[in-house]
Amino acid sequence: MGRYVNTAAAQMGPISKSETRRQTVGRLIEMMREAKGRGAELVVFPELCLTTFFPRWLIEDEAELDSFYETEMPGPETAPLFEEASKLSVGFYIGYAELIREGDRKRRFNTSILVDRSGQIIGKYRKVHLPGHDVLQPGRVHQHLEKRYFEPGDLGFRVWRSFGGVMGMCICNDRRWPETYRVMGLQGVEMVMLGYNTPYDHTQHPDIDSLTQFHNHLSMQAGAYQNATWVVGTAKCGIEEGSNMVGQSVIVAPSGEIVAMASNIEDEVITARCDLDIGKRYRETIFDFARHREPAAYGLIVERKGAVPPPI
Ligand code: CDT
Repeated sequence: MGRYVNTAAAQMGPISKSETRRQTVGRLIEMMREAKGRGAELVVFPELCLTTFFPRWLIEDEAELDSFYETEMPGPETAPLFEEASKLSVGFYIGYAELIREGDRKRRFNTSILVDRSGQIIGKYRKVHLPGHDVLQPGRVHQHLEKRYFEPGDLGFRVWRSFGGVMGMCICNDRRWPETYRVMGLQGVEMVMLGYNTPYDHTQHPDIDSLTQFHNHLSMQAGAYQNATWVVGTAKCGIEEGSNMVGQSVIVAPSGEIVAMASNIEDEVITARCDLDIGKRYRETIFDFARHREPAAYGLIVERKGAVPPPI
């Protein structure tokens, strides 16, 4: 008898600049209903999934920039999603741009929240690894101005005991960094949820960009296996305002195997019956951190950082 979480990844096709929040939230609700119909109790939506991926443009008008952010969650336009979640008894992860005011200062984060089956927010994460640049890069067809529009997250990589297990969150570029998973792995994470927006031309180096799909899955499969955790990665994808973005949303088991994958580049729900006890099997054997990790030895290496290694 396992510990099952029926989980859905609700991939989104493009969101145009002109699409209203109401329309977008309507798409999310539609997918939440489909996920529920297929037995899901938890739905993972993409990164920044209430608007188009606005960091692709240099936006100098502050009011225009602010229009892409949420100042409250739920707000009037997002409340129907929370109400539907509670009605259906389905929890969810969702990514959005967060704007807070501290005195006269505006602070901006690329944020995700975890909402339980009663529609209550139980966890918040702010993206730590912000890719791209903070000034316009001439010659790029699409900018990637996340460093301009967001501060690095200040909440760390926490985990939450919910859905019968230990749940963690990260966002998009975080999935490429081993630290992301390991910090949660050391806290016993059993499922890492993440959303992403990954343009095929993200590095501007054709040899790297041609491996975009491979690197997308490689990062999540390695993170899952090396930390004995489920990983649910949900894309916003397709050709959005001229930018071609990778799909292939996946649910990855602690074995590193992909157990469900999207096959379209539009709105699509995939599901898996995730047994959290599978992770336990790995944590008690090959990845028994307490028995096999050697933090003291890692410390020796860290101390030598920057120094010329001695000859062997
Ligand atoms: N949204 C996001 O983090 N995307 C990055 C690609 C852009 S790098 C300029 C990613 O790692 O998928």
